[in-house]
Amino acid sequence: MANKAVLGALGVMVFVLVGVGIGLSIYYGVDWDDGELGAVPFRDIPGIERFDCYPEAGGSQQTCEDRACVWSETDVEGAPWCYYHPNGDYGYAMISEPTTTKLGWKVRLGRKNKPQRYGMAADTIEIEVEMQTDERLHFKISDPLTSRFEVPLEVPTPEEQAPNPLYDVSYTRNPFSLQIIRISTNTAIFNTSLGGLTFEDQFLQIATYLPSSNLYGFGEHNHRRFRLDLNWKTWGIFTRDVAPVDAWNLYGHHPFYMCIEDGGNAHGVFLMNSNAMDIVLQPTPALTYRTIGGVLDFYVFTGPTPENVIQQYGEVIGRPVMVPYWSLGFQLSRWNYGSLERVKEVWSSMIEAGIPYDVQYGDIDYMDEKKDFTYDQVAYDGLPEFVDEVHAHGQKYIIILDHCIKEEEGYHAYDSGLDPNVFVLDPQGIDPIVGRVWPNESVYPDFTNPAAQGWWTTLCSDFHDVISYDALWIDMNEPSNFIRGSTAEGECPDNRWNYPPYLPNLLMEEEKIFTKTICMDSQHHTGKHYDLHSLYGHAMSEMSFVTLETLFPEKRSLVLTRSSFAGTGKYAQHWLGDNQSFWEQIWWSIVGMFEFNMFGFPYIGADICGFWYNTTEEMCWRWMQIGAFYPYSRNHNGDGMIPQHPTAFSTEMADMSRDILLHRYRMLPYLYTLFYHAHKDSSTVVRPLLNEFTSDPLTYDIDRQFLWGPAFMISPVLEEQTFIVEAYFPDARWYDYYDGTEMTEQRGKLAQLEAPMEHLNLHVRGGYVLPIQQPSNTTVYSRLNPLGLIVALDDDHGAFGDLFWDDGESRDSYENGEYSLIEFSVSEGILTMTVRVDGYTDPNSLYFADISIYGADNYVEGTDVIITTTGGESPIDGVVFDDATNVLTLSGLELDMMSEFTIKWV
Ligand SMILES: *[C@@H]1O[C@H](CO)[C@@H](O)[C@H](O)[C@H]1NC(C)=O
Ligand SMILES: *[C@@H]1O[C@H](CO)[C@@H](O)[C@H](O)[C@H]1NC(C)=O
Ligand SMILES: *[C@@H]1O[C@H](CO)[C@@H](O)[C@H](O)[C@H]1NC(C)=O
Ligand SMILES: *[C@@H]1O[C@H](CO)[C@@H](O)[C@H](O)[C@H]1NC(C)=O
Ligand SMILES: CC(=O)N[C@H]1CO[C@H](CO)[C@@H](O)[C@@H]1O
Repeated sequence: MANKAVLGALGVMVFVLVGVGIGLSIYYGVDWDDGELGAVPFRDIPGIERFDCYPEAGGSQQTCEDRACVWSETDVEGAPWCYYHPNGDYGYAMISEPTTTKLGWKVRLGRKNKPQRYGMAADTIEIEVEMQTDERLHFKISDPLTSRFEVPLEVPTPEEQAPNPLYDVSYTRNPFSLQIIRISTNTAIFNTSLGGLTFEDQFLQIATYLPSSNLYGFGEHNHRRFRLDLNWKTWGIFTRDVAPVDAWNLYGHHPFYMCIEDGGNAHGVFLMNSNAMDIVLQPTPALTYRTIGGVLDFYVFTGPTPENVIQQYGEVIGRPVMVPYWSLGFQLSRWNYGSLERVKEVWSSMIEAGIPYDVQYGDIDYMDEKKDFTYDQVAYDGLPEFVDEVHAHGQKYIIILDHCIKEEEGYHAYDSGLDPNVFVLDPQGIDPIVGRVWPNESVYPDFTNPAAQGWWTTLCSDFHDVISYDALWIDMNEPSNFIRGSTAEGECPDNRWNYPPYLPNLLMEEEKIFTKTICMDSQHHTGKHYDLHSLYGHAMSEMSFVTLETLFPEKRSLVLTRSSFAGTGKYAQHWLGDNQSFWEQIWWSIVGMFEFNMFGFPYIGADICGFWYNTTEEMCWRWMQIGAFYPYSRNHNGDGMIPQHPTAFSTEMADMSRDILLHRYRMLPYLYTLFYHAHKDSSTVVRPLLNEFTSDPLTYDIDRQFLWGPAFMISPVLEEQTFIVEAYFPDARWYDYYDGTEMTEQRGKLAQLEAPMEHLNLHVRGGYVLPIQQPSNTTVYSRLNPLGLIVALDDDHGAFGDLFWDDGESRDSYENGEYSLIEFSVSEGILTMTVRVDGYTDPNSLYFADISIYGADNYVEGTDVIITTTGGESPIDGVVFDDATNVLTLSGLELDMMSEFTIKWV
């Protein structure tokens, strides 16, 4: 019988692998002691260190001990009473020596658990560890004897093992556990030694200690705060049609997190698994994954900066698709305008008020009986001509398409999908499964079936001949169903797919996993809905992207999808769903933008002024202010709600909307350049302060302000009747965007800023050059205007920036080199413009007309400012220096955008 001291020493002998030189003959492990747990004195584990062995209902001493777990009450709120004993008889142990593989090693593990949890446990599993790059480790735990569902995402695999990884891998043999260590700081960034590794057919579990409590990510949820609350929270992940109101699983499936370690290094972890799962967070700090299918396929990214982590994740899941320039304009939508007449009224009022406005939408009310590929010939009589008129004004029109196809003979979209059958089939694999959605009884296109591509493309293309839409908004693709399961079956057959033995913490009715969707045993071309459910929106996005490539071979378009999976950002964009017109949702939208930027969707925003419920003018006013700086800036409203477009309220509201949107349009060259960087290397567009000031822990919890890229800070008002904003200014030079005043007092502090109704606080960070352009009513017209620069100097009077420019819409302009990249750098009082790539010359002879230099305290008033071009040197006439603010303004310039120049003021 083991005593306490022996137990303490068990299973902690770690054998560190150096690279892969696996000298595995040297084994220091201690054999597992077979002492019966109930018979030995054990250390009672303090509440916060316990790992839950009985998450479902029905926990009792008996049911707990049946799992060979320990039952003991605790006062710690949220902590489990039934938990894994550190030396319990669980998990797996190595049953062979690791063997070397091309990128690492693999080893077989044998199951130790005596009691199975839900049955069908794999007695033998295999873990394969790959050192894929110096920053990326891949490990996969699978069943070597039985093939299982794996997410069909193509992931790059290098040819050779990483030469100098930032991480080291070690393990214990019995029970088997894995440790991933950041070499530079000796931090264990992943450590599964707390046990509980389970690999059953429908219950897979793995847990890890976390090196700190600064944890971000996982989705799609309404987390409310960016830094996750580790106080015993269980977040379910499984795509679901539901408004983002509470702590439940939403439209997307993103098992990715980032953690900032003590000392400021960041790492990230992606579990490539599409099955319904739980993410359990606890204050230890630690987290547990419990998924009900697939394999445990992990990617670990070692940064070391937050941006590096997101970029490394993007390398695995794919880079965000480049957006067309016009999509950066303001957009207007509502569900149920009632008639085309009403749309025209709203559209005209916007134009009359001179409010910048690039895109108008058609929500499902444009359709005839809510059927895709039709339009209401009565209420929307004249829609095709209206869309042409919209185009004539330099604007775009986007239509919505739902995933559901009405089951109706004679309806072309339905008939043409039957042979070959491109729909998701019933469990027998014979007839399409039928649910009920907007058009009533409907079938579900199987976007995993290659045969569906031609069908979908033909429908979209034929409909484009009727209404010349510019992009697609694809909705309801979780996929949603207004009834549970299917009409034919009266819900779903009783089997292990529809009634899995373990149910994660999902939003369900009567504990049914097929709540608001189709049966889990429905058949797709590539598998069961059980495994493919969360990939439905992803597959629909990919097919819609390919469709638009066929439709517009030369031009970029948009696929705006509600449901998404890891990597959907390669094809599509996302909005934050059917939010509500409540003040707190304005704050939460910042969190949502941060998270989706991590997930590879830099183009993101919430419905401005809220979707459900009636807004108030004040709420809508403040929401228009922050929304003017959502990358995806769309005011969209629910059916039956009071109008909330910018001209629906007072003249003051219209004026404010115009003014703030003109500032947005002025900043578009900077924003567009950020999208180029996002497309190239997955950097974020909307960025939390912590990504830029990671060495300052005060930034770790800031989610009421956000940055565009590294240099432009937005600090909105988020509450009613509030005229002061608290904003943190990390230690750097910051300037008021509007007049260049330096925020000297506020530097390094949490500052109180005046925020009267007409004012949105915007600041520019020293050290950056931001390209701008005179705004206009649409991007088509703003792109014709002169450019300018905001040069914001840092402590050393230096600055850097760039400008990406192309025609704004050619497909693959970056890949084809049909763009220009212009760099700006400042040092010693000299601004140097360099053309790095000159693959695109704008036909409109664009030039830089105005340059504002913020923080120019190195300028001596009266000194000539000299400009040097290929044509020679000359002093600038239009020089104004404000010695109160140290802003040096140069105007009346005509510096050709493609000709290098320098400007010297010292
Ligand atoms: C992993 O966690 C265990 C249990 O807390 C601890 O004893 C061990 O030192 C950790 N491993 C590393 C490499 O930090
Ligand atoms: C924008 O301005 C241009 C030029 O004045 C005009 O032709 C166009 O119709 C305007 N578009 C909108 C949407 O106001
Ligand atoms: C929907 O379809 C069902 C079955 O065909 C029918 O009974 C019902 O009346 C329909 N509902 C509507 C609103 O058309
Ligand atoms: C919104 O306002 C309209 C008009 O006053 C009213 O009919 C409707 O019931 C309101 N809706 C909600 C959800 O409050
Ligand atoms: C205003 C807003 O968008 N709030 C929330 C909407 O829902 C998403 C989740 O889809 C949240 O992340 C947002 O914060």
